[in-house]
Amino acid sequence: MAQKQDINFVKAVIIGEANGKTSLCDSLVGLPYSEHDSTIGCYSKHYSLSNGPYSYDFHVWDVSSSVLIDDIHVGVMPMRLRHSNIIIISYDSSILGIHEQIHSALEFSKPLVNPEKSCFIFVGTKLDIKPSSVDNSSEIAELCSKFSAKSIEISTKDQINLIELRTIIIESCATLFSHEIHHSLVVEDSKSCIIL
Ligand SMILES: Nc1nc2c(ncn2[C@@H]2O[C@H](COP(=O)(O)OP(=O)(O)OP(=O)(O)O)[C@@H](O)[C@H]2O)c(=O)[nH]1
Ligand SMILES: [Mg+2]
Repeated sequence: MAQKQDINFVKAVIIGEANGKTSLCDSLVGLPYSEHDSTIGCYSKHYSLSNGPYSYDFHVWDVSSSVLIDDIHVGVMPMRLRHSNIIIISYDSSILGIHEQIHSALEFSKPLVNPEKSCFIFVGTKLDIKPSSVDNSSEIAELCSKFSAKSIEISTKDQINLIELRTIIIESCATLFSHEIHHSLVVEDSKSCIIL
């Protein structure tokens, strides 16, 4: 039987326009959906999770969308992304067109990411209000193929696909750390702090 392993530290960074990053970060750490003021700087929220014998210590960095437009924040972007394992790029799934929405986030992160140590996940938010006429699937598939990335559309408001997102994150971690997947994912603890 597998023995309990050391805790694996995971840094996940959420970047993108103002389209639901804080709500996404809250849902990952087990907090309920609520309205937020626009994020200033960066918050790191933390949760621990067990995957069978493996323990992961997740530090999810919720980065203000101003990093994509404000010179001061652009300057700290390398620090935000440094040593990240998972880069989540959020986009609004209810709007047609992906490239324009995530262009800046990709431009900033691409040169700073080592594909052997980290991976991209594209997360479409606000699935609950996505009109049936909006279909971004071919654009997303193209980006996933180009960046060896995974993608999912979610709603934090209506709790759609949140378990699936957590599973994608765990699968990505397991690949990075060469762990097998167990199907008893348990969130054990959560807390937060502010990073300026
Ligand atoms: N309908 C719907 N609206 C959502 C959802 N998630 C977020 N929103 C809306 O999007 C707004 C912005 O959400 P935030 O989580 O604050 O977005 P953010 O990306 O953190 O924004 P910044 O901090 O300004 O970068 C919220 O006030 C909600 O109105 C969702 O799942 N469904
Ligand atoms: Mg925010």
